[in-house]
Amino acid sequence: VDAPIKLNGLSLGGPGSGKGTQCANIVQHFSYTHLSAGDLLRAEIRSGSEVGSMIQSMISEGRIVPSEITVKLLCKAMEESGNDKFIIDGFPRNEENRIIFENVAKIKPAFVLFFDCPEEELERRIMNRNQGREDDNLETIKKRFKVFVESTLPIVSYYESKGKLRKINAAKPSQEVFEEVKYVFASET
Ligand code: UP5
Ligand code: MG
Repeated sequence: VDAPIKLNGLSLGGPGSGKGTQCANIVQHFSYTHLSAGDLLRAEIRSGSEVGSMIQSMISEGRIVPSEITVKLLCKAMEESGNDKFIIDGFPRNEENRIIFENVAKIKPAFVLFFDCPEEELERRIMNRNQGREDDNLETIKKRFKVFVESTLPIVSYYESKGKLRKINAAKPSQEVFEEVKYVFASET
């Protein structure tokens, strides 16, 4: 088995839990590159590529895009970054994602941040965001949350069973959440 070459942390949590916000804070304080799987997929839609329209229809339904597409985008972004330390945001989202990530991209995370936040607060944050994301409407938010509970929470439990989970109370103000994040990073890096 290949030893992991790169130092990776994952950022997982429900839709609107603050993954992106906290990753932006992380890159200002630590020498990590932030890769958001969702941002990479949205960039692929904007590029007008062949797979873009398929990705778009899946995101607007809150469904998980096939692993090979997301893994390819992540690997390409890792290569292009020139860095060897990554915080990967919003991936893996299901068991298939995780297995392909570990077996094809040969990436095993060193630690997993889990941003824990109640559904009502997630809904409130997303409905206030107003950045024109196609999936930021009440109907799709419900679907995203359901997919999170059914497909992503089992992955969170998996990492917990491996002793890699760093659970963070994400229901607090952003700056307070970041204090917890910094505490985790101080012991991991
Ligand atoms: N905010 C943040 N922190 C706050 C705090 N502590 N207190 C109050 N407000 C706070 O934050 C959301 C909003 O809340 C912002 O307005 C922020 O200012 C505020 P953000 O940091 O954006 O949260 P985040 O967890 O990043 O929310 P996001 O909506 O990005 O999460 P999702 O997981 O839903 O979105 P993502 O982009 O990862 O995925 C979108 C879709 O892409 C998925 O549904 C899926 O269809 C597809 N996808 C895949 O198929 N595969 C993948 O691997 C990844 C995505
Ligand atoms: Mg995000």
